Amino acid sequence: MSILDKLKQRLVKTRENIFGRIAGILQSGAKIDETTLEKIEEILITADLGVSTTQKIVQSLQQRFKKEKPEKPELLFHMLEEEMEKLIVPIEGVHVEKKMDGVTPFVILIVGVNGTGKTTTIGKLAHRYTQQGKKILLAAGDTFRAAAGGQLEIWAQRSSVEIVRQKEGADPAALVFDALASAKAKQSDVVLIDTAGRLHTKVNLMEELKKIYRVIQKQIPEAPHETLLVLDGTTGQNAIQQAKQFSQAVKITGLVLTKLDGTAKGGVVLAIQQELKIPVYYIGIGEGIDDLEEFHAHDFVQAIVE
Ligand SMILES: Nc1nc2c(ncn2[C@@H]2O[C@H](COP(=O)(O)OP(=O)(O)O)[C@@H](O)[C@H]2O)c(=O)[nH]1
Ligand SMILES: [Mg+2]
Repeated sequence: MSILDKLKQRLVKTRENIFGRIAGILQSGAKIDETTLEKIEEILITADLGVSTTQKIVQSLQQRFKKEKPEKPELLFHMLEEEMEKLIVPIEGVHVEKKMDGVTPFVILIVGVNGTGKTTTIGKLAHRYTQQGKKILLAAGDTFRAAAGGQLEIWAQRSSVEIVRQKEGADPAALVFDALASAKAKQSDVVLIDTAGRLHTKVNLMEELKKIYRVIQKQIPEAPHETLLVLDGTTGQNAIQQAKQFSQAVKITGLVLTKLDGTAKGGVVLAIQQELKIPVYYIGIGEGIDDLEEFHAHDFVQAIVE
């Protein structure tokens, strides 16, 4: 199955919510006019594209309607696709995997609220990078929850990669320090650092992240090479709030949007990238080891509006 077909299949709820509903209003043979635009606006908002992103899209469509006078639904979908892409493509930048070449160990710090899918994403990334021939080391930096280290250990076994783990309650910064020393000694290509998403207070969590960040820099001055924030795609605008909070503690360089298979509001990817101006590198589209895809605006938009 091609990537696009898989995306279409996994994003089916969002696809039905956007493509399906717009196709529905056009099916009646109704003229494409201002009323169509109003309906599209409403559909995009319910698909969680957010008010400001939706407005930008609708305004561009309005201008194009005047000039191009689309009469066929295909033309309208094509315009919609183009306008969505125009908004998200400029933020894409260079993909994380292109930056890894020649940098060892390439250190990726993974942060996010509890339950968003950090550990699962690390498991999927370990698999992905292993298949690319890279040597991976996982650092089980979530020492707060008893089960967290064990969960990461299972993912490590699935891809036969190394893991540095300590008992519950251990100092995560010290663990990360050891993990990086080990990665240097063993010449690992990529280090993926898991972190806790919940501590006794939010202040504690942010302070701990800052400390981990400093320790990483102490071991490898130019690291972490990437700090990825994992956001649960089903939480909508809440995710934007989370991003703002984490950004105050550490510099977020990329996003991972998970659980897009379980929501009709996948348009949130566009809203988040737009609003935060941080590239989305990956999307999670299932719980399995292969259910992570690189995010590319063109494919994504095609999957939800074509
Ligand atoms: N359907 C679906 N479930 C996911 C995805 N990513 C993670 N999950 C599930 O979300 C739950 C929390 O994931 P976990 O990795 O433990 O989150 P963490 O607390 O951030 O480490 C688990 O049940 C995962 O299987 C995804 O892309 N799709
Ligand atoms: Mg976890």
